[in-house]
Amino acid sequence: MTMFCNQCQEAAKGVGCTVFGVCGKSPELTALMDTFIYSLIGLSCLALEVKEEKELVREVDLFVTEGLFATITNANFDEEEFVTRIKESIRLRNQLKERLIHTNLPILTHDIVNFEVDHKQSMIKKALSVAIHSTTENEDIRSLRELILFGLKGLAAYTSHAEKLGFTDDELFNNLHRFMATLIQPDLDVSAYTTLALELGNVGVLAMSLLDQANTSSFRHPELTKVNIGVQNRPGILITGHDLHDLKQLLEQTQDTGVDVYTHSEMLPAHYYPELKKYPHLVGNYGNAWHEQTKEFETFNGPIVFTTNCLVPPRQGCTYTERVYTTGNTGHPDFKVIKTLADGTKDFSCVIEHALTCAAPTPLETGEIIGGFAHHQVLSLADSVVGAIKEGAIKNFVVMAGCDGRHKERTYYTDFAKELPQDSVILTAGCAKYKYNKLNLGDINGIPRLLDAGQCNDSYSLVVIALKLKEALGLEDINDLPIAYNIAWYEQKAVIVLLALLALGVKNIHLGPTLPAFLSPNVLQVLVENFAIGGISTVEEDLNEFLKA
Ligand code: SF4
Ligand code: SF3
Repeated sequence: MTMFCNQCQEAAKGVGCTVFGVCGKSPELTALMDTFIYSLIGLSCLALEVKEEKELVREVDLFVTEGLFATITNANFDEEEFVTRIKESIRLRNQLKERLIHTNLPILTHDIVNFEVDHKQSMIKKALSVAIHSTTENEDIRSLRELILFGLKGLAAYTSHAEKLGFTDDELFNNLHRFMATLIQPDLDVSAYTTLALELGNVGVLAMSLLDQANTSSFRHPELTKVNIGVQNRPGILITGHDLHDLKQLLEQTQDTGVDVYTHSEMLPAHYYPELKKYPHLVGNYGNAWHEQTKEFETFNGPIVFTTNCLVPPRQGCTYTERVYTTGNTGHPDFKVIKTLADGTKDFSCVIEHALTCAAPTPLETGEIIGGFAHHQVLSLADSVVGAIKEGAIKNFVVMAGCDGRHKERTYYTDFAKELPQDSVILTAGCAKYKYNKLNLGDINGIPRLLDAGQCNDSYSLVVIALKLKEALGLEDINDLPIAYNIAWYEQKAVIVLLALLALGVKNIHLGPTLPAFLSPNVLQVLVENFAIGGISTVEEDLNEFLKA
């Protein structure tokens, strides 16, 4: 069986995975995801029609949102989970069709809302005739549909996180369905899809701002924090992914149990939030970015909880498999699942019991890292920052947000951070930071040269900071700021962040370590002409270009 997937930066040969996913995704799983996405597009089409009649379909809003999130790179490797979700999608679809039975809509005769697949093999077979990649002949239309679909996956992730904290926005859900429905529209041409992709960026800004509101209302504004990277001598639970709501529940349930909680990878910024850092048993961050997990989970010794991507399938012979638990949209057939209860909460008692039977973590390193420079904290330092810019102590900022990855070529980002002149400040968010957050980059008049705003989910903070600086410096255009964008990408949340930046008019973004495989030469040309998007070359050449700009 062959497959095709090109959604992440690791797409084989810079084109797409065709035999087996570099990430570990099998052809069967890829096919199940393709059929699932097809069913979700159908659901979105029906949801839009039902909403036309001013009726609410919140269950479908959430099902599509969570479904897209589950197909993000490195979130879920459990084929049976997708079999179950495809069946549920068809059940919801039939319910919506019932509600539209009195109408005469053309969509009601389309295969996308009528196909039947009742067992795994038929679901896998169906993918052959429905996957966007194999059914869209024109390569530019295909490229733009993929750009929109992958952006929607990132949008869904942000929307889901906000919803978990009780923040929803009908406009967001309506847009999610609207953009999903465009993916099967035969009458849209390259120009219409290009406009749509940029419009999706505006929706991305909306989602990121809602998530910022959700996080800061629930956990207060991130603040300058030193995070311990060593270990204590009690048993620990390691929590990874991006879901702060899960972490909060785990912290509450582990109080006074004799178990410590450590963060891994993208959960590091949890330490910056007052309402999370107040728990004394949230003791530190263990390890590095997601791709180091196969090594670091071995030495952690205690249970590990995945709340979102990036999950690396366990290698043969690894010793930690029986210690891993997944929640939410993450999954792997070898890992245990923490279910969401009817009231939306999660019961981590089995993880806590498990932890109590384990040894304390083996130390990996000692020391501290500093972070918490989301917009509120940076703006409270605005006077010193603007002063440092005006007197020339800070010559420029480089946004180095995004994702980390396992390929050797990504040492470019470490080298770039090391080679930046002493009067440059790095603004970061996302797991990309692990390439340079343990270097001693020093400070400028007390302002650290590495300002970490948080997770990739907090990229919005960097936008707020840029807009406030523009105002403080009396500039007309965001591109007149002394800010360069050298962004590392890996999965689909970076795609919505990119579209959001383009929608805000940011130009001259460099994207690496390679450009997305799903951008056709013509689509890339449009991005180059309108936004001067580019790839990366050598550290030296890029530094020259960024610093003269
Ligand atoms: Fe390949 Fe990335 Fe798709 Fe995995 S998610 S199959 S690595 S393109
Ligand atoms: Fe990282 Fe997966 Fe994207 Fe959240 S954890 S930035 S790659």
